[in-house]
Amino acid sequence: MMAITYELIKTCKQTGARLGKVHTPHGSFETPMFMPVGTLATVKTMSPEELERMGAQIILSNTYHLWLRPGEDIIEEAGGLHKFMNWNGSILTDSGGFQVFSLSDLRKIEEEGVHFRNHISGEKLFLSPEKAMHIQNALGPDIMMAFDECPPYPAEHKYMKDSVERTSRWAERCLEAHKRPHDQGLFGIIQGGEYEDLRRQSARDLTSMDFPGYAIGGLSVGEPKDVMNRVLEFTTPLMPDQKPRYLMGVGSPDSLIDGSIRGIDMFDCVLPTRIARNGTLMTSEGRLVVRNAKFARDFRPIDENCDCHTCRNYSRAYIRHLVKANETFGFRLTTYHNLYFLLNLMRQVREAIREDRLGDFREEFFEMYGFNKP
Ligand code: PRF
Ligand code: ZN
Repeated sequence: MMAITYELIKTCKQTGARLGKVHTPHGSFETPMFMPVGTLATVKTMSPEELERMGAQIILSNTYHLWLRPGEDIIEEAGGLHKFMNWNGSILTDSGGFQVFSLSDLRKIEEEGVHFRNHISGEKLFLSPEKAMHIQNALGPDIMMAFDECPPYPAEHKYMKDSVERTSRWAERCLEAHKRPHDQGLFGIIQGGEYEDLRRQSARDLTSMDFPGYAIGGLSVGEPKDVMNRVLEFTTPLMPDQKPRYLMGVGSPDSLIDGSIRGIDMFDCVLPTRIARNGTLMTSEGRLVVRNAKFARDFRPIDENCDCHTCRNYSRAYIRHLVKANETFGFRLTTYHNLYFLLNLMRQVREAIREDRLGDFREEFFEMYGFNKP
């Protein structure tokens, strides 16, 4: 039995984007799909009931953070992450590879793994492919990620080549150490930065190992949008058609559309939840900064084209007041709207693929959102 299977429903005749379904031990989700981020076993400010109501089908959590607190042993003892946090949909956990590189200092990369310091206590820690698999097997997500290195942008070709080769060796060790392939799918991560030859090498190495899904890592690390799009254009054709493709850490509305057009099925990003907590909202007409004085007496909803719980019941003026007063309820309302907005955007993307008009949808959306403005 394979824990994760992918069903390709159709490709958009206008763009080549894929409409599909991923089947997991905790139900199926439709693709292309956006995964809300729940780093510490909670999507900040949202209850699982709210996530379900807004249409979330899969959420992401983090090996690194849950390992540091409360510890994977406690979550295992609770019966796994789903039971621990009361979320019955699918869960994907990132491996900790990226978090070690983005959150900790004083790290030292060796063949065996990475030495670094706890970003909270300063304590010395070590993470390796075997350890990342052990922790994720204890947490029990439906999808777990291989332990990789995500080099900074820009990185020199020589550094990137060594890194890609090490990430391939680590991927082999991950497959070897994974104890629950029957009910947890392990995804491989293709690295290689902006270099076509290295993306090819990484894709060849990883696809020769039999992972049930593949991710593209090392993007959205500071490179221009056109570099990301070009890398996707030469990388997705190297990935198997019959398996899901996940673009890690990408979640701006334009990138979700442009990634889907280049054959990506899954996305995640802290962007919608993070900006919600400082009062920035994604709307059909672009970003709205609700703290702005001009909304003090604006009793319209955040987005007049949105039918989410926040927009059906609360005004810009009220939400502005709550956010400025640091009231928790304000952050709950803005988070709910932003996540609903992206989940609804992906619903529209899937509908457009079904009807072979994702290219037209992109034009209309970019025009409305303001991406076409100089
Ligand atoms: N590797 C892992 N997680 C990630 C990334 C990566 O390259 C990225 C890159 N944007 C986000 N999250 N393991
Ligand atoms: Zn809304």
